[in-house]
Amino acid sequence: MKLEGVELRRIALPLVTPFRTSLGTQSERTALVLKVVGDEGEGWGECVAEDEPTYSPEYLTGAAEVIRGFFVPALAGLDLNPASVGHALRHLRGHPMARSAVEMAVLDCWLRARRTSLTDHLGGVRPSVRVGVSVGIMETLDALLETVDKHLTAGYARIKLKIEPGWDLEPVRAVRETFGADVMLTVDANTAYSPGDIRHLARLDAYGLALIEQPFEPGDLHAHATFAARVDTPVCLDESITSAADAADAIRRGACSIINIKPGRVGGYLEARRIHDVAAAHGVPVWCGGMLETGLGRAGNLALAALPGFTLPGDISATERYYHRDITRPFVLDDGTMAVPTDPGLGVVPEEDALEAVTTGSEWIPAVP
Ligand code: OSB
Ligand code: MG
Repeated sequence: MKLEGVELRRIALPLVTPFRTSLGTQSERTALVLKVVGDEGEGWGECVAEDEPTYSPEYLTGAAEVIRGFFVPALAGLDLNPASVGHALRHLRGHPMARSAVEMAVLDCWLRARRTSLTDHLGGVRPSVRVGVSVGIMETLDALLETVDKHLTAGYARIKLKIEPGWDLEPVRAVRETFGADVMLTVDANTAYSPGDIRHLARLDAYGLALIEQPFEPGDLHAHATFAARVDTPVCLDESITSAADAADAIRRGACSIINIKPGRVGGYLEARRIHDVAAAHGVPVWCGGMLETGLGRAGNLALAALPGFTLPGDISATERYYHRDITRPFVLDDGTMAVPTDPGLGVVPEEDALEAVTTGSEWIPAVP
């Protein structure tokens, strides 16, 4: 497949409720939506970088810049397929979210032309996947309990609570006491703690959590390993893992016993699969994280989460948990699971009027080297 160009849009989707983490509060999801146009058809991708470089060093305007200035030119004139797209971008360092968006759109286009679904291409083995919901930091415990109650009633298979210093033991205890021992419960600190907090965080062992996600700085594997040696609760890494090599290193150093895999964070679905394979070889369970994706990323993440090593419920919630109107058809929860799309490529496309309504800027990038 030869690339003709990329339509790059910036979108802003209002969230149903503001989402607060230790990194800040979001009330709308801005993202980039890419449409690659090639001689074999079209394909769609999404860039999950946020407005500001808080979760990771990437930010949306920078991602647009690197796609326009480097990634699209690097693909011009080549015969693109799943192997060659990664190879063509290999000499360019970093920018995994921008890279992932480009790879995703090329993969979608290539797979559509071959009438193959992304999940079949990646090696998915399940028609549906168990999913959970990520619950933000709230003003009050009452508001938190009400929100968790709503999600459990809806049938979610796991509840993840965002924590930070001052919002950790109490909310976890309240949720555990109110909803009982059978609820699969996890916490995510988004790097809000320092090694001096290890003794405090170890008190979370009292609440039977399925995992504690990313308490410390991304680069501090030593702190995570020290913590992991000290607590019974499994330690899971998110921000620290940006490649399969990182995953192997973190596992070898005892810094985690579970990995959250986000395609955007690791540079695409193909690297995500490599992390899955490395983790599986070490007997480390993985689950699919989320970045408040639109329906495009949600479709791709469901395809990925169907791989055999994804044994824990993912942060892939129903559309209504995020958006009143998404750019694709809505995804719905069915008895704690979501169906993996089976149509070619991602299996979904943006609905033109919905995409138009949320577009805040658009450009055409011709594929010239
Ligand atoms: O750390 O998992 C995270 C959202 C934005 C940035 C980081 C994270 C998250 C979430 C939301 O937890 C997961 C979702 O998409 O539902
Ligand atoms: Mg996380």
